[in-house]
Amino acid sequence: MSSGPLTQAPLSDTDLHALHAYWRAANYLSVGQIYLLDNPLLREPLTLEHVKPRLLGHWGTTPGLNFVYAHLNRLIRARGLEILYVAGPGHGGPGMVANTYLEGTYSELYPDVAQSTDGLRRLFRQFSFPGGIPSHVAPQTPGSIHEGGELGYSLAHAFGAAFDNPELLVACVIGDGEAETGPLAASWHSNKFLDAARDGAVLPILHLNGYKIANPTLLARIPEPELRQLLEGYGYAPHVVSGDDPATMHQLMAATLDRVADEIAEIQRAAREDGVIERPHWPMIVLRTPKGWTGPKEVDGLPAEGTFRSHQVPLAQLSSNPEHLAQLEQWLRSYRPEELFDEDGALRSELAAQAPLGARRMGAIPHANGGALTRDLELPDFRGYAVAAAGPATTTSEATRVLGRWLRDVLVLNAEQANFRIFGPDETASNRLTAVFEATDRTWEAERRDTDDHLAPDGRVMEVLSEHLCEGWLEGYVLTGRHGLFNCYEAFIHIVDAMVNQHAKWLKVSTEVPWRRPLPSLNILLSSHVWQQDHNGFSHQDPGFIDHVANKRAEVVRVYLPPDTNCLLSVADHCLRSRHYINVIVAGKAPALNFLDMEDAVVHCTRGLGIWPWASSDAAQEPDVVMACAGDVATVEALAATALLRERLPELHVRFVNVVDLMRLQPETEHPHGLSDAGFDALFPPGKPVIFAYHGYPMLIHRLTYRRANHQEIHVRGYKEEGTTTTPFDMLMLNDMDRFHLVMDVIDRVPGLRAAASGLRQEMVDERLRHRAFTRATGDDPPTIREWTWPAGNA
Ligand SMILES: Cc1ncc(C[n+]2csc(CCOP(=O)(O)OP(=O)(O)O)c2C)c(N)n1
Ligand SMILES: [Mg+2]
Repeated sequence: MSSGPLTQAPLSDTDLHALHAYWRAANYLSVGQIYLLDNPLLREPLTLEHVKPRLLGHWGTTPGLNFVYAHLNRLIRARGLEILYVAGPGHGGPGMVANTYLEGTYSELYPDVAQSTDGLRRLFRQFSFPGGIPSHVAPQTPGSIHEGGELGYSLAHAFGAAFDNPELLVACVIGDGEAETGPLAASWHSNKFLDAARDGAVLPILHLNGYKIANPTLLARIPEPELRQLLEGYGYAPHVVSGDDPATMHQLMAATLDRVADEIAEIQRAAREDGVIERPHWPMIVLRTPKGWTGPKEVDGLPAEGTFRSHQVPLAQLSSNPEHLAQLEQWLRSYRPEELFDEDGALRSELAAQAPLGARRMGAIPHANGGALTRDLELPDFRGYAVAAAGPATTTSEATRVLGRWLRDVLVLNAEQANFRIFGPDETASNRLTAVFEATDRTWEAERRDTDDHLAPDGRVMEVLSEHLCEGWLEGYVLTGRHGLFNCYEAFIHIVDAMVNQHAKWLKVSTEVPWRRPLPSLNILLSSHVWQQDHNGFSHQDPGFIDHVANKRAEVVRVYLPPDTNCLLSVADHCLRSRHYINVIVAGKAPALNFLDMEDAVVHCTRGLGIWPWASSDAAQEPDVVMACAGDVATVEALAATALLRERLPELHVRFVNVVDLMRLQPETEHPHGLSDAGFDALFPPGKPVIFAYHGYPMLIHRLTYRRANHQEIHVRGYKEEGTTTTPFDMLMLNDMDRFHLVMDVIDRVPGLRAAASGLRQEMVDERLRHRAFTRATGDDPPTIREWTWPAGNA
């Protein structure tokens, strides 16, 4: 690595002066946004009428974010770099808005916020104001892929953005408070998954302003050598930029960024030209500045600058305390706005020249509007991977294993355009997607041994035992316009509930921002699900992620429960083509019955739900009872119960309905996939009992259908938090979702059957006891269960 001694003062006096003035301008605009309604250039004395009635925003982090922005501008101009800025402390929204305004991108996207006195007034007024813009670096903010509202995900997003973007440098400011979170702590390890030859670079900038909301931060209060060792231990080469004197700090930051850029360029040159494959020690910056730098030093006799007290609004009692108003005016005037903006309120031209041009401006970088860069995936025809399902429910296949073959070919077909990756916490093989390793490897930049299985620096399967990292990388990858799939054990996807929330919020809001283009969907495949935990037990049994996702805005979430392999192929193809959704697919990996041939599967999945005529007594007739199901295992049980009913109660008309697309159950007013009431009533006729075997927690089906005419008659079986390490059928019995219990449910619910079929009901009770005893005696389910197929005569 060629890193000579730091040039102590790379900035000429003129450059230093201009850089400092640019920073002052950004700081001025940031304070202005937090406080001012009017008098944007302080051309008259400040009065209470000029100030917002509610003071909302975060000053403390902002001068540091502005400092970094101004210096990155210089670096971009000097070297023609393409830099994406990720602001971990996204509560510093005013800073990112200020900078994109100064560089011109803001006014291009929002012409009413022009480079004029009137534009400045609007810029200030709209911030954290009803009908205006949010306080964070939200989707409305140009150049942002990261809101930073919920802290912890900045570095994972940054790496996700850098993968497969060899020319991109992602500068990621990490709050020192944010660095205390679990996801951020794991994110440092992303450097073991970044290929210097193939991927772009990430420059972490740990913003050590020393404080959070009310506390100091850990990393600011350990001795610097210990901090260095920590970061070196994560594999980085840290450079410290520390101080509070602006002139000294400008020189130091400029010199450090020059050096860091040299180091990154050399790492990339060595990897790309010399084929060096040793894991590089990427540079990073530790930026130690006072929190609320350049803000009020003291407020009400207590120190503000350089303490947690400057986190939000350091002067908050403007209306009741004239001293605060005077201090605010003094603070604003300390940036000397008259030197920064001309008569008309535009940034002076010598300062405007500090910003990069065109798409090199960080607010205009195309990667931050990933949808505009998205190329469709080339998808192999999934029909070619179909399993033969002749005679429904008689042959078996492993759904995810077959899907793996299709995904393998997705990887092959898109190898050149390098825009598809698979993410997972060490479970790609366990989830039986193993065929993908015929096309690629697992990404791995750390040591490799001969005994390892499919590890390579340029693999496209990203496995790390951190669901946070898998989710964060994938989010960064799709936010910058590429495609991916996250495969995860069903129970442990809950670890990223909160991250998925935030992504859903981003998707929802960005649909309302006219210049943002739809993104590739975030695809989550849940396998090794609640009903298939042979090796594990209760800890691995939790189907509740679906409930969580169902709370999100209907426009952005889709949940699919393909009953068999061919349906999974059809659903997966649909998801990888879709845009701007969070698609959740739940599919088993164990050998399971095939119900539909491919032609039927495509129709069924496109419809989203429907009657299976071959399983129903007589599809043309009005049913006495509807046997409904959603989920692969639930479908087998419902089908086995239906077979029993048809054999034992041949007069009973059973209609069999399978649901693939869970959101179809909602009314059309609630979800774009919702079924009309007429459509719903046609499947589930009012007054006719519905016994619904559902993969997850029963309450969700009630939630989704409560507005339906027939809701009173919908009786749901599902997982009711009974679990342990036991046989698959015992799991079903523990939760009353086994075929025998479903038959009992039908007898209990269909008028007249209780008396007429009491003998059969007792048999069902006895069957449960017998099967329970069998598992206890042998340790397995009886072959009649394990090898059950649909009785030939029925089809
Ligand atoms: C996960 C999460 N927990 C708590 C909060 C509430 N919160 C907002 S800002 C903040 C302090 C952040 O400190 P730091 O990361 O150091 O940022 P800075 O000092 O630059 O403002 C906290 C705790 C949050 N936004 N996200
Ligand atoms: Mg901090």
